Amino acid sequence: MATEETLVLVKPDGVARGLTGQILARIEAKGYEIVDIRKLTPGREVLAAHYAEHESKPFYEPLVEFMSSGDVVAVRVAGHRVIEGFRSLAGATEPTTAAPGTIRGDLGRDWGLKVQQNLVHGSDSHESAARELALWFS
Ligand code: IDP
Ligand code: MG
Repeated sequence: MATEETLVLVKPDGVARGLTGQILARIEAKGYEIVDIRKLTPGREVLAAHYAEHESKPFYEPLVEFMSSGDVVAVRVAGHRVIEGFRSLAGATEPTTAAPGTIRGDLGRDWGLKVQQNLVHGSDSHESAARELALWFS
């Protein structure tokens, strides 16, 4: 059986705060497999493709600015139902109200900026995962 895969990004706030190891440890402790990993500062082009669905949103420019502000760690993660499972580990978008026990709930906070700095990205569907993995690991 083909194993499901998802794209996880440790965002620039997570890398800068030295939380990459803790985030990867949570993924491994859950039982998922880290298949591939790379650290890079993404350019506008990859971010525009990655966040195309948000282009018209008020936080789009701050989001692209934030995501290109430093290194991110892109991770290919595998496991049965990992797409849904990592979204659950990550927690809700807003770190203030993300449930304790989640990455965003335990490690994130609101810094009063135009974009929520919430430590991680995780693909939200099979279609997004396929598209995003091709984008970040081509
Ligand atoms: P997700 O990362 O939980 O899937 P999305 O709605 O896909 O959330 O938004 C992408 C990213 O844009 C979020 O992770 C967050 O960094 C930022 N963002 C989303 N909604 C807002 C908002 O209402 N204000 C500020 N930033 C936001
Ligand atoms: Mg999303």
